[in-house]
Amino acid sequence: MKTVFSPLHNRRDVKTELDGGLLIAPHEKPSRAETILARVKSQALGEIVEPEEFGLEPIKRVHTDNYVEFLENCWQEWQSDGKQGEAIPVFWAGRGMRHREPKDIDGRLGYYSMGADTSISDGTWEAACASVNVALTGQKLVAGGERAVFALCRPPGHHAHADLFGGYCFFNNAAIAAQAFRDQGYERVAVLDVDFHHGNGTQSIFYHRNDVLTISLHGDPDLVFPHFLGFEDETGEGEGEGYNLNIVYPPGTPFSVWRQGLETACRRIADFGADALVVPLGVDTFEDDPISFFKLTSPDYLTLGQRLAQLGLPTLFTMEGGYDVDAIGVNAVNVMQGFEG
Ligand code: Q9C
Ligand code: ZN
Repeated sequence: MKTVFSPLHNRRDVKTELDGGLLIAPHEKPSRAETILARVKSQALGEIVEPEEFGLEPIKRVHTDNYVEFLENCWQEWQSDGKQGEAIPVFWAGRGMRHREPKDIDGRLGYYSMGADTSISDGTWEAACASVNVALTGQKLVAGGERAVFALCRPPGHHAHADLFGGYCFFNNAAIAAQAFRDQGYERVAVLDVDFHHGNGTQSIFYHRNDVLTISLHGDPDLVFPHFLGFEDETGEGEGEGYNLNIVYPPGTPFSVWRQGLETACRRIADFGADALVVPLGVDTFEDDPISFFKLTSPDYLTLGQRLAQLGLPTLFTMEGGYDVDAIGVNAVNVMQGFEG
């Protein structure tokens, strides 16, 4: 299996994540991607390809023009304003307030975000764009006949809405790739999100549509991020009714239970008649992940890959979460090796 990788991911290297009232060293750090790349090489998974440049047009099929412009200029504006640290949103439009984009950078940071866990600094824009190019290069390879491709995206994307960043995500790489499949004539695209966290951005982007089926297996949002979306009664709206599926699990969930949800998801995808599959892949479902509460083991990722392969679909994997860096390479590449059989 080919892997798409950009060294530009390193341009995202923020120093802060607001967590528990402290500015900690971020969980979402450059060594994550480098460790996965090293495992791809040591296992000789396949060719490693640098991304092509796709520009902003495919991004704007999913994200709003104003949001893209905000991300491009945010760091510059923050610095021009004389701020000393990294850009972190701290104000939001609460209930009864107006959802209206203000001029001030503190106001705009809140307007375009869902959390304060995701700092912005120099290079975030470049890395986020490179991550989209990685996903779109993978999509192009799959559309060109590759059975499956591993888009080693960083930063991740599945929490990003059309006009919101947060949860370590800026552009929704998986949604942009799914839309690219649609724009190239694939009639029905399935997105199966197996990251520990709900794929809130992807759900939101396709919530009113029946041409992209979105499914997510994740930790109960009553207990974990993203807190305000991802419940099982969210099934889609309007034309999209019945085209979103959330499967929620409690703390301590082992693979023997999680795989039942995977089975439900795979059957739904087969019924849907998908002609392409995008898999936002997080390995933060791992038993030793520092911020999550599922109990998957490293061999379980081989089984996951095997089951996905049985769908028989052209498949694009986009890398999402996974924060136990010691295990992230083995776990992510196990999915690919299980897929290849
Ligand atoms: N104390 C992804 O996996 N912050 N994002 C959690 C934990 C939100 C995870 C803070 C987690 C976002 C792509
Ligand atoms: Zn996650």
